[in-house]
Amino acid sequence: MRLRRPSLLSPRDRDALLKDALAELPAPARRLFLKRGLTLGGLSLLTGCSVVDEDSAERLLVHVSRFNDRVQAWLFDPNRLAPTYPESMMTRPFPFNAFYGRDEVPEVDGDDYRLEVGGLVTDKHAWSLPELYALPQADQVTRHICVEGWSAIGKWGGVPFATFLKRIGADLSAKYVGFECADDYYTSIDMATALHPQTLLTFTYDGKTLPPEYGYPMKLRMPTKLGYKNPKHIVALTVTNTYPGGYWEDQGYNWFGGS
Ligand SMILES: Nc1nc2c(c(=O)[nH]1)N[C@H]1C(S)=C(S)[C@@H](COP(=O)(O)O)O[C@H]1N2
Ligand SMILES: [Mo]
Repeated sequence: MRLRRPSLLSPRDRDALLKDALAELPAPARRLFLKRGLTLGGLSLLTGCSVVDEDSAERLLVHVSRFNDRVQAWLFDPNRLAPTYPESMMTRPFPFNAFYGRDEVPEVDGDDYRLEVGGLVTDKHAWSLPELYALPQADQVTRHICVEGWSAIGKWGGVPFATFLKRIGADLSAKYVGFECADDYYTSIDMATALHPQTLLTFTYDGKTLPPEYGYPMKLRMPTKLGYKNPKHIVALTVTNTYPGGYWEDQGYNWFGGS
């Protein structure tokens, strides 16, 4: 048996490899890597291939391109449904998370509350809670995944967001829906996700009015998106073609934030 000596990659080869790998990645992953800095170490982690020589470099590129197809299919299929669970699998108690502690959860007065609606919509009237509760409601048991390393299964109920957007005469060809929250949090989503059948504007948790810590009076629940894309305590939403960004997104988290 003849042992083949690896031809170690020169710094130039490594740069070329990173460039090729970057070109293979789908746009959201590419942006994330550009922001965070793409390294061979990072790519090795992602693909499970370590790069020592030209053969392994080749293998890594094949992996990245396969990863690309899988990621594209997963992220961009507007019909992809997130898994749902039996109620017996709900996580109790459900975790609380925000950019502050539990003692700073905003107090929203439900009687005075109005959801402001703006941007590319024909009906800009602000919605009271009873008006929102009178819309057709649905509920689902899904998994919420937080990038901080936990996930939990919960049951949220509310109006399918597509129904609400149609009700306010939203321009459904607009690019984004932006959200502002009572605690200065903000985020935004793509229209395909806004119209996804599992995207709900929720008012209940486990069959009861959404408790303050989970986002009273409403949380946009999207089981196809990571936790930070799911705004709690929403007070205003805007349909727009101007990129609205987000609280964590503006600090480097991936904007698409698919789960
Ligand atoms: N208004 C508001 N919404 C928010 C946040 C926040 O700090 N403020 N944190 C996000 C993050 S990172 C997560 S994981 C979930 C946590 O929701 P939970 O407290 O119901 O578990 O809310 C998201 N929505
Ligand atoms: Mo999160």
